[in-house]
Amino acid sequence: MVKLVLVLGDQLTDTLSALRAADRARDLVVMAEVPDEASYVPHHPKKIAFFFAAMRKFAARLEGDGWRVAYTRFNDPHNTGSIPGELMRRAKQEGTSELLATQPGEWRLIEALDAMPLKLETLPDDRFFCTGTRFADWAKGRKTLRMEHFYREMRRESGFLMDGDKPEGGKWNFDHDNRKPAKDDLFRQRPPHFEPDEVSEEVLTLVERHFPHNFGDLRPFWLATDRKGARQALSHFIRHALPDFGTYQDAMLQRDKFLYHAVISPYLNTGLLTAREVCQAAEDAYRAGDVPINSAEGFIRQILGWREFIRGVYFLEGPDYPRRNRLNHRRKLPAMYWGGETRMNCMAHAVGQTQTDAYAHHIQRLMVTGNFALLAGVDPGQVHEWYLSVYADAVEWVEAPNTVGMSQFADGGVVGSKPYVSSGAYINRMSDYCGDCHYRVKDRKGERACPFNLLYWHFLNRHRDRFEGNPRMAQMYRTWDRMDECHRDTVLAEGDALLDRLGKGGVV
Ligand code: FAD
Ligand code: DLZ
Ligand code: SF4
Repeated sequence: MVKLVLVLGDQLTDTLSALRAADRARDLVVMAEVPDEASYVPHHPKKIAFFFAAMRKFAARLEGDGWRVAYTRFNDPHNTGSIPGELMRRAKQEGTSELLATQPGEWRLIEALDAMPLKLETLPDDRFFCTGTRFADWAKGRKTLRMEHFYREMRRESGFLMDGDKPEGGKWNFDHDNRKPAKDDLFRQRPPHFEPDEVSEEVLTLVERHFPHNFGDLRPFWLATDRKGARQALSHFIRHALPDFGTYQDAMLQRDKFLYHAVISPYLNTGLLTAREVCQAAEDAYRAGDVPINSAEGFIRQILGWREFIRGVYFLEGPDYPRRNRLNHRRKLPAMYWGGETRMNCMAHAVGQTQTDAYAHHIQRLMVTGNFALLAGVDPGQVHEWYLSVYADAVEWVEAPNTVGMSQFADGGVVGSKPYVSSGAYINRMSDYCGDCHYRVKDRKGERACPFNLLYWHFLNRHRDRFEGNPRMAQMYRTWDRMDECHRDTVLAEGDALLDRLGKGGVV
């Protein structure tokens, strides 16, 4: 019997397990642009266009390789609107009830496929280094899950940056060398921009017509939408940015959105690039003497360590994970996240480039937009929905543990051992934002005090019961307790007033 072979928008890899298991001469690949996927959160228009264009080109490539592909376009009058709907329609057309799928990267779709009246065979997604079972074995019996321990096992198992059974360069982690602020440099290379071709242009017109009100600029559209472009972006990064990636990983600059970052997460997460080839390219550059160890290790750790760890957590913790709210935060996400007015220069820049490019790098996501939402006590569900919407690389398995876990501590400490909170001092050290800000980063109270300074202590004070006993936070509480009581009262009262203003929709 013919089998339907489902290929989702983030499964655009020709070695996908479902394709490997299928019979090219007999089976039918099903791909579909559907309103359910395109609007379950208000995705950034660039993200929708990126997924649709990449899907169309991947389908054409499969057809060129001899596959039969049933591809549903978004505005096809027969489009049923959902992945299960399209599968049932194709099953009826083909007179089949058999479905082959690689495990979707989201619980929502796993559950939807399980509920279908088709004979479903789900295969593991072996584009990742670590399977769900392997992660569960590693996690079993551990009181806490720490990325660093997991990462070392992944290094040993994969053989990346190993010198026999020892880590290359004598250390597992070179993060200590990776904390430098960056300076403006007109000659720093930017990631390559890809002119939309005919296929992409058609998709851009479609997105313009159907998603006119979604937050974010569709044009100029510069992402690669096929494997060739994604490979070019990777080579460009390895050659021009990787050598300095480690040293300036945490830096932020007003006039440079990308610095030395790879800007390859959309390509990795859709499957246009594989994690293995990306790590291999970084290791090769190191072995050739083109890249120092702190950068090669720092970069490989992001992929082999963080990316795999995050995925393991998502599937280990179960479908309720994105809805967790251990700190019981209830505030509505402020309008500034959707482009509303703000006097905070760091927020304006992080949100501004999110709006124009559907991209912000890790430290902007974690220590600016994430830090502010956490300090202000925003509902983590709303924060999760925002991150899932606005970035071209956002798919739930990677977005949710980063947001709900790492950034908002709403999982109570599964991903991180303490909340990532900081006052303005951190942002001032790592960026050039503060010099041009309405607020004064050195002011700890008063009209112009940096909101991060006020809310940092407000957060620690209101969550004292939970965090005081955390050895990694004890020093912060000692510092707070040593402050003059009158000063503390003022800081808390001004923090209250700021939150009140935020709650009433006022500009902060
Ligand atoms: P680089 O800084 O150049 O890093 C190289 C690669 O390492 C990335 O492409 C990515 O694949 C991987 N990587 C780095 N950090 C992480 C991490 N913490 N988790 C998983 N992979 C990582 N990443 C996503 O891919 N999708 C998301 O939806 C997403 N949401 C995030 C939400 C929050 C609140 C935070 C704090 C982080 C999030 N990240 C997400 C992780 C990280 O910010 C992005 O992977 C990174 O910014 C992508 O840009 P880049 O390719 O230039 O990365
Ligand atoms: C992100 C996205 C969008 C915008 N649209 C589609 C789509 O129309 N069809 C599809 O198969 N996939 C799409 N995707 C990616 C899916 O949402 C992704 O495959 C699931 O979230 C599982 O990770
Ligand atoms: Fe951000 Fe505060 Fe610096 Fe302004 S002063 S840019 S609000 S950290």
